[in-house]
Amino acid sequence: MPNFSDIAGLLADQAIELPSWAFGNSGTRFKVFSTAGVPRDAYEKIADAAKVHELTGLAPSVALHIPWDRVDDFDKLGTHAANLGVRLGTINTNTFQDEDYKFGSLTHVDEKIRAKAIAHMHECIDIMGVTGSRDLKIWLPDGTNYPGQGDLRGRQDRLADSLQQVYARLGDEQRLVLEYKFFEPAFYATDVPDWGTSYTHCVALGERALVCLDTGHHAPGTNVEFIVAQLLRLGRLGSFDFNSRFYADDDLIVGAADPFQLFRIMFEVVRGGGYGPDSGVAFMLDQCHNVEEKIPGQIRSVLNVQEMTARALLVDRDALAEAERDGDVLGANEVFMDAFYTDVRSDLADWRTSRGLPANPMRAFRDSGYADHIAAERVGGTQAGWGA
Ligand code: LRH
Ligand code: MN
Ligand code: MN
Repeated sequence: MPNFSDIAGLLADQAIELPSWAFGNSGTRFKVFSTAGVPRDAYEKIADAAKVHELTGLAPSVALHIPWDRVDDFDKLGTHAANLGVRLGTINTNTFQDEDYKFGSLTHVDEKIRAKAIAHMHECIDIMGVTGSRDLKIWLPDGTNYPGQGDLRGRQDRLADSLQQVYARLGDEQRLVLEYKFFEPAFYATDVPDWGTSYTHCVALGERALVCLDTGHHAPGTNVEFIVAQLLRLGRLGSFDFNSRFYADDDLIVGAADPFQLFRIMFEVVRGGGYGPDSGVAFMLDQCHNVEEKIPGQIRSVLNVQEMTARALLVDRDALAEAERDGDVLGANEVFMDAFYTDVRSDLADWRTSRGLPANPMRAFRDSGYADHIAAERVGGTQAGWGA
């Protein structure tokens, strides 16, 4: 098996984008809990995200959600981010909190509402022009709850046409990433339920349309790393929304529920050429911290991704290939598991120290006094929630 020192250099390539909404108050459909010091606007969300990057060196960009993070001057927001050592990343569209979209957005039968949804996405692309963002992320709430409620095929036709209109607005360096989800908020038929549907639309659109894989958006038991391998093979894996799930779209800390799954995913990423600055694959978190502290929740998340990436990089690929060729089932499995069971935590602490980062970012955050500082400072105004 390679040594940690053999892979240490590769870890510098890791960049995990943080979601602005992870720093706001969130909850379930039963209750949204509030936490002291929660940001009141996009500027404060970016300050919190920058703290995560400062302590880990792993999170150089922040994803925005529109309209939650709409500000008067996106150029000023970008400068604010740069001053804090981060940049603005993916722009997420939102067609799931407006009365008009009760029966769909890009698939809507009413042309006026469909045009409104397309106009929203065009506005997001215009914002990307100002923020210098590469990716427009589309996740749709569209779908039906009852058989017969909508014409499944007609909805696909309208979706294809709407996406075409959105795609046409992209600049040469910009990309569209289409996220799928098998259920919720629609329960009978979701219009982009799986990677195959997303892939089909992306291929029809063109090269700069790619699939976004949210790890929480699959049926229990789905082999997610197979999807990763397949999309990389097809050249259409655009981005990840990382999180953990026990039951549904739980949005828990990535690597918390099933670190082995995260390891398997990262192994397929590495093996399939999806790791590294030129891979074209964007790594993002899509999480909410309902009961735990938010900034430490994000720190723990990026550390979990780094830990499983390091272990995935440690797999002895030559020995694995040989065992696979020889039909040595248990030998191959052992090579794989050897890397998974390797504890890299103290090596990663040394790696951080060597880069001028705190050996233990969780403790460094606790000791920094930042949580008390924001709790005292951010009084007044409305604290941001999972939403505006
Ligand atoms: C939908 C989703 C999508 C949204 C985010 C807030 O479940 O994963 O990515 O934009 O949650
Ligand atoms: Mn998501
Ligand atoms: Mn989700």
